Amino acid sequence: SPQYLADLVSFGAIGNLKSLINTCKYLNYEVKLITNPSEFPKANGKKTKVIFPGVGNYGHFVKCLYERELEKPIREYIANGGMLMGVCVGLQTFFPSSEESPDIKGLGYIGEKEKIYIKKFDDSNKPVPEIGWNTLIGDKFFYKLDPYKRYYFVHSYAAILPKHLEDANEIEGWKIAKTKYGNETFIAAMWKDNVVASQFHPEKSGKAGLEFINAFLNDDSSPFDTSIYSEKEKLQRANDYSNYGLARRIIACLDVRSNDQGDLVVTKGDQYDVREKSTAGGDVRNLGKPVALAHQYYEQGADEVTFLNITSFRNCPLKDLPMLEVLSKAAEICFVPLTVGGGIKDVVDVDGTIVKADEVASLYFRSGADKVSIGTDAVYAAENYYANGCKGNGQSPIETISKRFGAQAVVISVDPRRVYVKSPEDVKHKTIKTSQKGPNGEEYCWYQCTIKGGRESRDMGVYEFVKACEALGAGEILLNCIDKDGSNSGYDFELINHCKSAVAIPVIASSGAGNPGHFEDAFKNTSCDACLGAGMFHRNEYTVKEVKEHLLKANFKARMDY
Ligand code: 1PR
Repeated sequence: SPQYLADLVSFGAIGNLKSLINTCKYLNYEVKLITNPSEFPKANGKKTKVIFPGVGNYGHFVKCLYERELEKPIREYIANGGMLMGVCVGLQTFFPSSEESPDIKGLGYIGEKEKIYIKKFDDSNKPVPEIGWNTLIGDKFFYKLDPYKRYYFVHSYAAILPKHLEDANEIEGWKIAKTKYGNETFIAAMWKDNVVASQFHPEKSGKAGLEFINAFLNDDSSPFDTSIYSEKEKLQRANDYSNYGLARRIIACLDVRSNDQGDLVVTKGDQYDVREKSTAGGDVRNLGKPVALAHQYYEQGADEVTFLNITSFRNCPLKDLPMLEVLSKAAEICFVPLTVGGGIKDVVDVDGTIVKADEVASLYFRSGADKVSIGTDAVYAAENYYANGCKGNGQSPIETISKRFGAQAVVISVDPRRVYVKSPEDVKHKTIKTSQKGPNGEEYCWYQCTIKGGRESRDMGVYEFVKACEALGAGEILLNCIDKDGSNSGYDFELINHCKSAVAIPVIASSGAGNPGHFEDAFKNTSCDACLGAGMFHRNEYTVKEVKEHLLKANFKARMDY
C-alpha cells in the first residue's frame, strides 16, 4: 500500500526526501508525496504509513511545518493511530525545542518532563558534525534494529541525554536506542505506539537501514535476532569507542569526465594528468562507467561514494550538467551517502541567466546527492574572506549552500601542492617542519592551494584555506594532494595532520592509496576522519572489502554490513 512522505521539498529536506523515495521504491512500495494538509492521509490502522523526513535547520523545518499548516494533520494522524516514522530532524521535531533555533517550539511529544532538548555536540573534544557510522546501545530494541550493526549519522545537534538518563532504555513511555559520540550519549532511535523515529539516516545506512525501513513498512516491531552472530563476530562488531564511536570510514572516489568520444567515463590521473602516456594522442583513461562502478563499490562495502566532475572548470549550462543523471541513477541503487563535486558555483545558463550555486546544489540534492563538494569557488571565497577582514559576504557558495542545506552538506575539496622553503619566515603562510627534506635540503614546507583541477596555483596555504572555509560554514574537508595523486605510495601524513590541526570539522584523507596497508597507516599516523581511495579500486588491484578486512585484522573498527 502507498507510503506517504511529508513533502518538505521547498524547505530544505530535499536530499533525504529523494533517498527515502528511492528506498521505499526499492523495497517495492508505492510512494505518494504530501504537498498540503488536504493530502494528508487518514489514519487507517497499519495500512498507510507516513514518513516524516528532515535535513537542515531545525527552526526552518519546524516553522515551515506550521506555515504549511501540516502540524494539525500530523497531530490528528498520530492521535488516530496512524503509523509515522520521523528521520533526523524529523526525530528532533518531536522534542520541545532545539538550541539551534531557541525561539521555535517543537511538537513536544517527548522531553518536556525530563527536560531533554535538542542540543549541539560539544566540539572541544571531537569533530562536529558527527559524520559517519556508529552503533546503537540499549537492550530493548525494535523494528529490526541491531546493536551489532552500524548506522549512518550526520548531524551537529542531538537529543543529548543528561547523565542520570544515560542508562535508560525507556523515557516518558518511549522505548529508546542510544548512541554514544565521544563523551555524549544521545537518542538514536525511539518508538512509542504508532510513532518511530531515528536520528540516523536509515535511507543511507546500507542494508541495516533498509532492514529498519522495511520492518516499519511491514509492521514488524521486533528487534533483530542477534543470536545469528557467533561470539567472535559479536566482539568484532562491538564498538570500542576508539574513534569517538565511529567506524573507520572508507570512501570510493570516481573522477568523471567525457572522453574524446563524448562518453562519460570514470578516469584517474597521476598528479591530476588523466591522459594515457602510452598512446600517441594521449587518450583520456577509461576505467569504467560511473553508475556501475559506484554500485560495485557500494556492494563491496564502501561507506560513501564521491563523484567528481573533473572538467567542471568549463562553463556548463544547467541542462547539460552530466552528473545529474549519474547521481539520480546511482541513488536508486546505492544506499550510502553520495557526494558530488565539480562545478558547484554560479552558472551562466544558455539564455544568459545566472543560476546561483545553491540552486545548482539543489539540483544535485534533488537527484539524490547528500553532499556537494566545492573546490575552485571555495578558494575564491577564502580569498575574499581574508580580504574582508575575516568575514564572509554571505554570497559565496559555501555560505549560501550551508545556510540553505546545513553545514553537513558542504564539503570542501582541496587540491594542494607541497612547496619547500628554507625557513618559516620566508612565507606568510603557515609552514611545517617536514621529515622529507626538499631538493635543496629545505626543512620546511607549506601546502599551496590550486584551482581548476591543479591548473592554477593561488597565494593561499591549506592551513589558512580550511580555517576560512570552516568559518564560512563548511562541514567537511576532502583533502587531496597533487604530489601524491595516483602514486600508490600512501597518503601524505604531514599534510593531513597539518590540516587537522587547523579545523574541528572532519577531514577525509585522499591521494596516494595503493594498498590496504596505506589505509591502516593513515589511521595510525594521523587523526583523519575517513580515507578515500580511487585508482587501486578502479584497476581492480584491491576491493573495498579487502581494505575493511585488513582494517579489522589491524584492530580498527569498520562497518561490516554489506
Ligand atoms: O573546482 O569546484 O569545479 O571542483 C573540481 C573537482 O575536480 C575538485 O574536487 C578537484 O579535486 C577535482 N579534479 C579536477 N581535476 C582533477 C584531475 O584529476 N585532473 N581530480 C580532479 C581530483 C583527486 C582525487 C583522487 C584522489 C585519489 N582527483 O579525487 O580521487 O587523489 O586518487 P588515488 O587514490 O588514485 O591516488 P571545482
